[in-house]
Amino acid sequence: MNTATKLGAYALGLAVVFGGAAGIGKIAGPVGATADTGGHGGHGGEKGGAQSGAPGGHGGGHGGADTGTPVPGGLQISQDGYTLVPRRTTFRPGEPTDFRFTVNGPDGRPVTGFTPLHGKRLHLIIARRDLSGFQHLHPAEVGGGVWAVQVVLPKAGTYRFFTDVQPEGAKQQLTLGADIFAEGDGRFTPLPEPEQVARVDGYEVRLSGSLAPGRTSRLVLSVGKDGEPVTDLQPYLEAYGHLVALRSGDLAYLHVHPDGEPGDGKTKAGPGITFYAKVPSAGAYRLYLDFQHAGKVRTAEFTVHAGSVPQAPPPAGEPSGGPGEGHDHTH
Ligand SMILES: [Cu+2]
Repeated sequence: MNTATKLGAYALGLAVVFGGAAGIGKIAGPVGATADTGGHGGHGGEKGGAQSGAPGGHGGGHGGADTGTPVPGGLQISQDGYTLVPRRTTFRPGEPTDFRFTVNGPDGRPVTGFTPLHGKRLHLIIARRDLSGFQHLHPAEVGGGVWAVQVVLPKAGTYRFFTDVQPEGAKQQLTLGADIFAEGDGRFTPLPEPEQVARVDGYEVRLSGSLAPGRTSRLVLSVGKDGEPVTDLQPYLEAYGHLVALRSGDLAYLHVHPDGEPGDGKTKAGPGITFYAKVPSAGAYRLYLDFQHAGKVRTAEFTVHAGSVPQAPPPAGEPSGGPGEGHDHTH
Protein backbone atom coordinates (compact mmCIF):
# COMPACT_ATOMS: atom_id res chain seq x y z
CA MET A 1 0.00 0.00 0.00
CA ASN A 2 2.96 2.25 -0.08
CA THR A 3 4.22 2.09 -3.59
CA ALA A 4 3.67 4.81 -6.07
CA THR A 5 2.76 2.38 -8.79
CA LYS A 6 -0.15 1.03 -6.86
CA LEU A 7 -1.36 4.51 -6.16
CA GLY A 8 -1.20 5.21 -9.84
CA ALA A 9 -3.27 2.19 -10.59
CA TYR A 10 -5.82 3.28 -8.11
CA ALA A 11 -6.04 6.78 -9.40
CA LEU A 12 -7.23 5.23 -12.61
CA GLY A 13 -9.44 2.80 -10.85
CA LEU A 14 -11.15 5.35 -8.67
CA ALA A 15 -13.85 5.87 -11.13
CA VAL A 16 -14.83 2.87 -13.08
CA VAL A 17 -13.38 0.46 -15.49
CA PHE A 18 -16.01 -0.49 -17.96
CA GLY A 19 -14.54 -1.98 -21.06
CA GLY A 20 -11.14 -0.78 -20.08
CA ALA A 21 -9.47 2.54 -19.69
CA ALA A 22 -11.19 4.00 -22.68
CA GLY A 23 -14.19 4.74 -20.55
CA ILE A 24 -12.32 6.74 -17.98
CA GLY A 25 -11.96 9.95 -19.88
CA LYS A 26 -15.66 10.15 -20.37
CA ILE A 27 -16.29 10.60 -16.71
CA ALA A 28 -14.37 13.80 -16.45
CA GLY A 29 -15.70 15.09 -19.72
CA PRO A 30 -18.89 16.97 -20.21
CA VAL A 31 -21.81 14.71 -19.62
CA GLY A 32 -24.42 16.35 -21.69
CA ALA A 33 -28.11 15.87 -21.58
CA THR A 34 -28.31 12.97 -23.93
CA ALA A 35 -31.75 11.88 -24.78
CA ASP A 36 -31.66 8.91 -22.49
CA THR A 37 -30.45 10.37 -19.24
CA GLY A 38 -33.13 9.97 -16.68
CA GLY A 39 -35.58 9.78 -19.49
CA HIS A 40 -38.97 9.30 -18.04
CA GLY A 41 -40.56 11.35 -20.73
CA GLY A 42 -39.56 9.12 -23.55
CA HIS A 43 -42.79 7.24 -23.76
CA GLY A 44 -44.48 9.53 -26.19
CA GLY A 45 -45.34 7.05 -28.87
CA GLU A 46 -45.43 9.85 -31.41
CA LYS A 47 -44.30 8.76 -34.80
CA GLY A 48 -41.31 11.05 -34.84
CA GLY A 49 -39.76 9.17 -31.98
CA ALA A 50 -38.16 6.37 -33.91
CA GLN A 51 -35.22 8.32 -35.18
CA SER A 52 -34.29 10.24 -32.09
CA GLY A 53 -30.57 10.30 -32.55
CA ALA A 54 -30.00 13.63 -34.19
CA PRO A 55 -26.97 13.47 -36.44
CA GLY A 56 -24.12 15.82 -35.93
CA GLY A 57 -24.42 16.51 -32.28
CA HIS A 58 -23.04 19.43 -30.39
CA GLY A 59 -19.47 20.19 -31.24
CA GLY A 60 -16.69 17.75 -30.72
CA GLY A 61 -17.13 17.37 -27.02
CA HIS A 62 -19.30 14.35 -27.13
CA GLY A 63 -17.25 12.45 -29.60
CA GLY A 64 -20.37 11.01 -31.13
CA ALA A 65 -22.36 9.67 -28.26
CA ASP A 66 -23.24 6.40 -29.92
CA THR A 67 -20.31 5.56 -32.11
CA GLY A 68 -17.78 6.50 -29.45
CA THR A 69 -19.26 4.35 -26.70
CA PRO A 70 -16.82 1.63 -25.77
CA VAL A 71 -18.11 -1.90 -25.77
CA PRO A 72 -18.53 -3.05 -22.18
CA GLY A 73 -16.09 -5.62 -20.89
CA GLY A 74 -16.76 -9.31 -20.66
CA LEU A 75 -18.84 -9.66 -23.79
CA GLN A 76 -16.02 -10.85 -26.00
CA ILE A 77 -13.79 -13.90 -25.82
CA SER A 78 -11.23 -12.04 -27.90
CA GLN A 79 -10.38 -8.37 -27.89
CA ASP A 80 -7.47 -6.28 -29.16
CA GLY A 81 -5.72 -9.46 -30.29
CA TYR A 82 -5.93 -11.17 -26.88
CA THR A 83 -8.03 -14.30 -26.51
CA LEU A 84 -9.21 -16.32 -23.56
CA VAL A 85 -8.53 -19.99 -24.28
CA PRO A 86 -10.04 -22.49 -21.83
CA ARG A 87 -8.63 -26.01 -21.88
CA ARG A 88 -12.05 -27.40 -21.10
CA THR A 89 -15.50 -26.02 -21.60
CA THR A 90 -17.58 -28.68 -19.85
CA PHE A 91 -17.85 -29.59 -16.19
CA ARG A 92 -19.85 -32.04 -14.17
CA PRO A 93 -21.93 -30.08 -11.70
CA GLY A 94 -20.76 -30.20 -8.12
CA GLU A 95 -17.44 -31.84 -8.94
CA PRO A 96 -14.18 -30.09 -8.07
CA THR A 97 -12.40 -29.72 -11.37
CA ASP A 98 -8.94 -28.57 -12.35
CA PHE A 99 -9.61 -25.69 -14.71
CA ARG A 100 -6.75 -24.53 -16.90
CA PHE A 101 -6.62 -21.78 -19.45
CA THR A 102 -4.37 -19.32 -21.21
CA VAL A 103 -4.71 -15.79 -22.45
CA ASN A 104 -3.21 -15.86 -25.91
CA GLY A 105 -1.63 -12.76 -27.35
CA PRO A 106 -1.60 -11.29 -30.84
CA ASP A 107 1.17 -13.73 -31.77
CA GLY A 108 -1.08 -16.65 -30.88
CA ARG A 109 1.06 -17.70 -27.93
CA PRO A 110 0.10 -17.65 -24.26
CA VAL A 111 0.83 -14.34 -22.59
CA THR A 112 3.23 -14.60 -19.66
CA GLY A 113 3.67 -10.93 -18.77
CA PHE A 114 0.80 -9.26 -16.95
CA THR A 115 0.62 -5.99 -15.08
CA PRO A 116 -0.97 -6.64 -11.69
CA LEU A 117 -4.43 -5.19 -11.08
CA HIS A 118 -5.15 -4.62 -7.40
CA GLY A 119 -2.36 -6.93 -6.42
CA LYS A 120 -3.12 -9.86 -8.71
CA ARG A 121 -1.94 -10.56 -12.23
CA LEU A 122 -5.17 -12.27 -13.13
CA HIS A 123 -8.66 -12.31 -11.67
CA LEU A 124 -11.15 -15.00 -12.60
CA ILE A 125 -14.80 -14.12 -12.08
CA ILE A 126 -17.50 -16.72 -12.61
CA ALA A 127 -21.25 -16.26 -12.75
CA ARG A 128 -24.02 -18.46 -13.98
CA ARG A 129 -25.90 -17.01 -16.91
CA ASP A 130 -28.85 -16.30 -14.62
CA LEU A 131 -26.50 -14.21 -12.44
CA SER A 132 -26.45 -16.73 -9.61
CA GLY A 133 -23.37 -18.60 -8.44
CA PHE A 134 -20.88 -15.73 -8.35
CA GLN A 135 -17.24 -16.66 -7.66
CA HIS A 136 -14.11 -14.54 -7.60
CA LEU A 137 -10.96 -16.66 -7.83
CA HIS A 138 -7.25 -16.13 -8.26
CA PRO A 139 -5.69 -18.93 -10.30
CA ALA A 140 -2.01 -19.72 -10.08
CA GLU A 141 0.25 -19.57 -13.06
CA VAL A 142 1.75 -23.03 -13.47
CA GLY A 143 4.23 -22.14 -16.19
CA GLY A 144 4.22 -21.10 -19.81
CA GLY A 145 1.31 -18.77 -19.33
CA VAL A 146 -1.01 -21.56 -18.22
CA TRP A 147 -3.32 -20.68 -15.33
CA ALA A 148 -4.85 -23.30 -13.08
CA VAL A 149 -7.46 -23.26 -10.37
CA GLN A 150 -9.87 -25.72 -8.86
CA VAL A 151 -13.43 -24.80 -9.71
CA VAL A 152 -16.77 -26.22 -8.64
CA LEU A 153 -19.81 -25.33 -10.70
CA PRO A 154 -22.59 -26.18 -8.28
CA LYS A 155 -25.50 -26.57 -10.65
CA ALA A 156 -26.03 -27.62 -14.22
CA GLY A 157 -26.26 -24.73 -16.63
CA THR A 158 -24.22 -22.24 -18.58
CA TYR A 159 -21.68 -20.12 -16.79
CA ARG A 160 -19.71 -17.11 -17.88
CA PHE A 161 -16.01 -17.08 -17.01
CA PHE A 162 -14.32 -13.68 -17.03
CA THR A 163 -10.63 -12.95 -16.83
CA ASP A 164 -9.64 -9.48 -15.74
CA VAL A 165 -6.12 -8.82 -16.98
CA GLN A 166 -3.74 -6.23 -18.30
CA PRO A 167 -1.27 -8.01 -20.56
CA GLU A 168 2.02 -6.19 -20.83
CA GLY A 169 1.86 -4.37 -24.11
CA ALA A 170 -1.93 -4.21 -24.24
CA LYS A 171 -3.48 -0.78 -24.60
CA GLN A 172 -5.84 -1.26 -21.73
CA GLN A 173 -7.20 -3.55 -19.11
CA LEU A 174 -9.21 -6.35 -20.68
CA THR A 175 -12.09 -8.41 -19.44
CA LEU A 176 -12.41 -11.45 -21.67
CA GLY A 177 -15.40 -13.74 -21.27
CA ALA A 178 -16.14 -17.33 -22.28
CA ASP A 179 -19.13 -19.61 -21.82
CA ILE A 180 -18.51 -22.79 -19.85
CA PHE A 181 -21.07 -25.55 -19.46
CA ALA A 182 -22.02 -27.66 -16.47
CA GLU A 183 -23.72 -30.66 -17.99
CA GLY A 184 -27.27 -31.62 -17.25
CA ASP A 185 -30.62 -29.97 -17.07
CA GLY A 186 -30.33 -26.56 -15.54
CA ARG A 187 -33.10 -24.69 -13.90
CA PHE A 188 -32.70 -21.00 -14.12
CA THR A 189 -33.59 -18.71 -11.30
CA PRO A 190 -35.22 -15.40 -12.03
CA LEU A 191 -33.24 -12.36 -11.00
CA PRO A 192 -34.21 -11.36 -7.46
CA GLU A 193 -36.12 -8.11 -7.07
CA PRO A 194 -34.15 -5.02 -6.05
CA GLU A 195 -33.53 -4.74 -2.32
CA GLN A 196 -31.55 -2.29 -0.25
CA VAL A 197 -30.21 -4.87 2.16
CA ALA A 198 -28.29 -8.05 1.42
CA ARG A 199 -27.58 -10.66 4.06
CA VAL A 200 -24.65 -13.02 4.06
CA ASP A 201 -23.26 -15.13 6.90
CA GLY A 202 -24.77 -13.03 9.65
CA TYR A 203 -23.71 -9.76 8.04
CA GLU A 204 -26.09 -7.29 6.58
CA VAL A 205 -24.98 -4.90 3.92
CA ARG A 206 -27.07 -1.86 3.12
CA LEU A 207 -26.92 -0.17 -0.24
CA SER A 208 -27.57 3.51 -0.68
CA GLY A 209 -27.44 5.42 -3.91
CA SER A 210 -28.78 4.47 -7.28
CA LEU A 211 -27.45 3.76 -10.73
CA ALA A 212 -28.21 6.17 -13.52
CA PRO A 213 -27.49 5.09 -17.07
CA GLY A 214 -24.67 6.99 -18.69
CA ARG A 215 -23.77 8.92 -15.58
CA THR A 216 -21.37 8.32 -12.76
CA SER A 217 -23.27 7.32 -9.65
CA ARG A 218 -22.09 7.20 -6.09
CA LEU A 219 -22.94 4.04 -4.19
CA VAL A 220 -22.31 3.47 -0.52
CA LEU A 221 -22.38 -0.05 0.88
CA SER A 222 -22.50 -0.23 4.67
CA VAL A 223 -21.53 -3.40 6.45
CA GLY A 224 -23.14 -4.38 9.74
CA LYS A 225 -23.21 -7.43 11.94
CA ASP A 226 -25.74 -8.20 14.66
CA GLY A 227 -27.16 -4.72 14.29
CA GLU A 228 -23.81 -3.02 14.88
CA PRO A 229 -21.79 -1.24 12.23
CA VAL A 230 -18.57 -3.00 11.29
CA THR A 231 -15.65 -0.60 11.61
CA ASP A 232 -12.76 -2.99 11.27
CA LEU A 233 -13.06 -4.23 7.73
CA GLN A 234 -9.84 -5.74 6.48
CA PRO A 235 -8.08 -4.82 3.30
CA TYR A 236 -8.78 -7.29 0.55
CA LEU A 237 -6.91 -6.85 -2.71
CA GLU A 238 -5.71 -3.45 -1.53
CA ALA A 239 -9.19 -2.15 -0.81
CA TYR A 240 -11.96 -2.50 1.73
CA GLY A 241 -14.28 -3.79 -0.88
CA HIS A 242 -14.46 -4.92 -4.45
CA LEU A 243 -17.57 -4.51 -6.44
CA VAL A 244 -18.40 -6.24 -9.68
CA ALA A 245 -21.57 -5.46 -11.57
CA LEU A 246 -23.05 -7.66 -14.28
CA ARG A 247 -25.82 -6.54 -16.57
CA SER A 248 -28.81 -8.84 -16.71
CA GLY A 249 -29.41 -10.20 -20.18
CA ASP A 250 -25.87 -10.27 -21.52
CA LEU A 251 -23.59 -10.24 -18.48
CA ALA A 252 -21.71 -7.14 -19.56
CA TYR A 253 -19.06 -6.75 -16.90
CA LEU A 254 -18.41 -3.67 -14.83
CA HIS A 255 -15.60 -3.60 -12.33
CA VAL A 256 -16.06 -0.79 -9.88
CA HIS A 257 -13.43 0.42 -7.49
CA PRO A 258 -13.89 2.04 -4.14
CA ASP A 259 -13.26 5.66 -3.39
CA GLY A 260 -10.09 5.60 -1.34
CA GLU A 261 -7.95 2.79 -0.11
CA PRO A 262 -6.59 1.40 3.13
CA GLY A 263 -3.72 3.43 4.49
CA ASP A 264 -4.42 6.63 2.58
CA GLY A 265 -5.14 8.43 5.84
CA LYS A 266 -8.76 9.19 5.10
CA THR A 267 -10.50 5.98 4.13
CA LYS A 268 -12.15 4.33 7.10
CA ALA A 269 -12.33 0.58 7.60
CA GLY A 270 -16.11 0.61 7.51
CA PRO A 271 -18.92 0.55 7.93
CA GLY A 272 -19.40 2.39 4.64
CA ILE A 273 -17.53 1.62 1.45
CA THR A 274 -17.99 4.18 -1.29
CA PHE A 275 -17.90 3.35 -4.97
CA TYR A 276 -18.34 5.25 -8.18
CA ALA A 277 -20.03 3.36 -10.94
CA LYS A 278 -21.13 4.23 -14.41
CA VAL A 279 -23.43 1.85 -16.19
CA PRO A 280 -23.83 2.08 -19.95
CA SER A 281 -27.55 1.60 -20.23
CA ALA A 282 -30.82 1.32 -18.45
CA GLY A 283 -31.45 -2.18 -17.24
CA ALA A 284 -31.14 -4.55 -14.34
CA TYR A 285 -27.74 -5.17 -12.83
CA ARG A 286 -26.51 -7.59 -10.23
CA LEU A 287 -23.90 -6.18 -7.87
CA TYR A 288 -21.47 -8.40 -6.01
CA LEU A 289 -19.56 -6.87 -3.12
CA ASP A 290 -16.54 -8.79 -1.84
CA PHE A 291 -15.46 -7.66 1.60
CA GLN A 292 -13.19 -9.16 4.22
CA HIS A 293 -13.84 -9.26 7.95
CA ALA A 294 -12.44 -11.48 10.67
CA GLY A 295 -10.19 -13.15 8.15
CA LYS A 296 -12.83 -14.24 5.70
CA VAL A 297 -14.01 -12.87 2.38
CA ARG A 298 -17.74 -12.81 1.84
CA THR A 299 -19.91 -11.66 -1.03
CA ALA A 300 -23.06 -9.59 -0.64
CA GLU A 301 -25.32 -9.44 -3.70
CA PHE A 302 -27.85 -6.88 -4.83
CA THR A 303 -30.12 -6.38 -7.77
CA VAL A 304 -30.20 -2.76 -8.87
CA HIS A 305 -32.24 -1.17 -11.62
CA ALA A 306 -30.66 1.64 -13.58
CA GLY A 307 -33.22 3.97 -15.07
CA SER A 308 -36.42 2.33 -16.09
CA VAL A 309 -35.79 -1.26 -17.03
CA PRO A 310 -36.86 -1.83 -20.61
CA GLN A 311 -40.04 -3.86 -20.91
CA ALA A 312 -41.15 -5.87 -23.87
CA PRO A 313 -44.61 -4.92 -25.07
CA PRO A 314 -47.36 -7.50 -24.51
CA PRO A 315 -47.91 -9.90 -27.40
CA ALA A 316 -49.96 -8.46 -30.20
CA GLY A 317 -53.58 -9.45 -30.04
CA GLU A 318 -53.52 -10.16 -26.34
CA PRO A 319 -56.54 -8.44 -24.91
CA SER A 320 -55.32 -5.71 -22.66
CA GLY A 321 -56.15 -6.31 -19.07
CA GLY A 322 -57.31 -9.85 -19.69
CA PRO A 323 -55.49 -12.83 -18.31
CA GLY A 324 -53.09 -14.43 -20.74
CA GLU A 325 -54.12 -17.85 -21.95
CA GLY A 326 -52.38 -20.75 -20.37
CA HIS A 327 -50.26 -18.66 -18.06
CA ASP A 328 -50.96 -18.11 -14.47
CA HIS A 329 -50.15 -14.53 -13.79
CA THR A 330 -51.01 -14.18 -10.19
CA HIS A 331 -51.26 -10.63 -9.08
CU1 LIG B 1 -9.58 -10.79 -8.10
